[in-house]
Amino acid sequence: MGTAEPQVATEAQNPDSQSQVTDGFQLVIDALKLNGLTTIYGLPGIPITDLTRRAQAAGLRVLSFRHEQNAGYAASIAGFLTQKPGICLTVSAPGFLNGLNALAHATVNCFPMILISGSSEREIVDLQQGDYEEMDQLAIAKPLAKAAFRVLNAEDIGVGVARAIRAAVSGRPGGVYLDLPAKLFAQTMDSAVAKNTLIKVVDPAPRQIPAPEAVKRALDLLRTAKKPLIILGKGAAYAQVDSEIRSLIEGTGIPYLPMSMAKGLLPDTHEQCASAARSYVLPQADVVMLIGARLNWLLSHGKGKTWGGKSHKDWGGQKFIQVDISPQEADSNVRVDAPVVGDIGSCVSAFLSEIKSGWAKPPAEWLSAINEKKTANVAKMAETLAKNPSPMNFHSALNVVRDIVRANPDAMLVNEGANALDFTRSIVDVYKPRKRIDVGTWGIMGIGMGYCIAAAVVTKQQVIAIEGDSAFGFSGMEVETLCRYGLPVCIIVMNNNGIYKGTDIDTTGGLAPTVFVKNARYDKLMEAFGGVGVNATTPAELRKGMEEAIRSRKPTLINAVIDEAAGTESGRITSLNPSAKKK
Ligand SMILES: Cc1ncc(C[n+]2csc(CCOP(=O)(O)OP(=O)(O)O)c2C)c(N)n1
Ligand SMILES: [Mg+2]
Repeated sequence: MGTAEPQVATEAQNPDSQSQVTDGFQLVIDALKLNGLTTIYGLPGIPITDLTRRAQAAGLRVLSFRHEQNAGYAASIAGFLTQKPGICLTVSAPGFLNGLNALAHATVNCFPMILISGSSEREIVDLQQGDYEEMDQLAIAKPLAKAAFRVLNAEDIGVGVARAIRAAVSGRPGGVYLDLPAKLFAQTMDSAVAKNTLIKVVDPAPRQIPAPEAVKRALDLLRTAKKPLIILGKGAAYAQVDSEIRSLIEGTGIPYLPMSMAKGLLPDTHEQCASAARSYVLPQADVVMLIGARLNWLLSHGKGKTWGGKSHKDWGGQKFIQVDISPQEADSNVRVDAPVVGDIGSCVSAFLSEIKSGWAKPPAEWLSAINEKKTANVAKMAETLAKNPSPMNFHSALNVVRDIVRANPDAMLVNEGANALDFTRSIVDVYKPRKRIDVGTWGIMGIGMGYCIAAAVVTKQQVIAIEGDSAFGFSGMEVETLCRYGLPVCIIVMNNNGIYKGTDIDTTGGLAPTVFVKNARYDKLMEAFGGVGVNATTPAELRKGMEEAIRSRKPTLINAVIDEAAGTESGRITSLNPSAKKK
């Protein structure tokens, strides 16, 4: 590169006092800023404490968390919501490992994120001489990240950040690790020379136009369908081509199912939404177009009884069209007859220009059969929701949440738990794109408070979090963070005294592994930090608490007392639980 040898800063060369000299700290900040990355989700300590201070002084928004995992989840969902990599900043070894879970989560969920961790001195780490927080972080991050880089010299910070950004957002997005050893930060460089090493990334996520023959093959197949179905995945939500997707759905008249984070791409109340007839449409459909949705466990791998197969490995006989940015996705589980590889926006636009010359709506029998199922299921659900048992159950509590979300369609909905997750997904309608964020591909517990913080900061909207009491515990300490930054987050802890339910008994006389302290008051946790705590034992109390939280925009935690016998083991996925089969 022909730049000066990096030097270590000394007192005499204090970068703050000599305007012509810059240092590694400043270059990291400049590189992020140059690329519009202005929010850092992190937790200070050696060697990045000054980086957090100086980033804040330089105008970046630095959100300081109580645990790196939560900062990491925040960064990951910020990436999903903004299409820019969310930045998580941690200290070395233990801080890095705490952030790593979120990095892996970002990669698995295809969220763009960069985990930046300080690390110890390379020479000592490589000779394993026992440095402070010694760990070969790059090697550990690699298998869990889409890409991983280390920067040793200040002159390479610009390239390192640029490569991290491109890797995170191009093609199928994912988590990227950027290793910054302690020594890097204090290295100084001539400011003018340093400035020239920075890179503003041009077109970080280039469009990928699908091949015309692939588009034609897909539409030819879709035209043959008697019972077509479209499945929208979170990739379709990520793409931010909401009106095009709506035009495709409405232009073809094909019924659709949204995966959980694609809910609201079109309002869940849309007449073509088949969610209320899911168990009917999956086995019945003959041609299924997947848009940004993978045939993983969440869709029963595209086979088995869910799809009308005789046993759990049998194909149901559907033909699949798969629209995905990754050419490797097709045939992952079952045969895909028409793969369409490209970015979702370009693919949907290509479909739209082909169908504008005319498209025959699906056969009326298919549509009316679905409608019949929907009507019956919706009526059955309405009956259940109208009940007012004491203590509350998931339905009577979520009936309130459903009303409040309907009245506040711009609010962000965060959701985790088992029963608390499954019931919310099916009961609470979502009306706008990217409003529902949840446990994602892994069904991971712990995303809750990190997601709430990022959602509030990124969207500035009210956030409503529906949390199982177990799920909440994974990130509960971040209520202090919520209070510190004064974020408009209303957490509802669906408190059924345990994991799945609170009624398990240990026959040997100990405590069952799934139960918690009875009648715990999670609302007091919020009060401890100056937020609003509410204990709600009835739907009316819950409603009042939620309405007040939304009106005041104060951090609020409502302890919703739910019948401890109300849940089922593992919620809807009991069948995946090996011990449950034995029972
Ligand atoms: C990181 C992580 N650890 C453990 C689990 C296993 N797990 C699935 S759901 C769940 C908690 C369910 O209890 P709760 O959040 O109270 O929801 P409920 O069913 O009681 O409404 C747990 C521990 C997981 N999914 N992720
Ligand atoms: Mg629970």
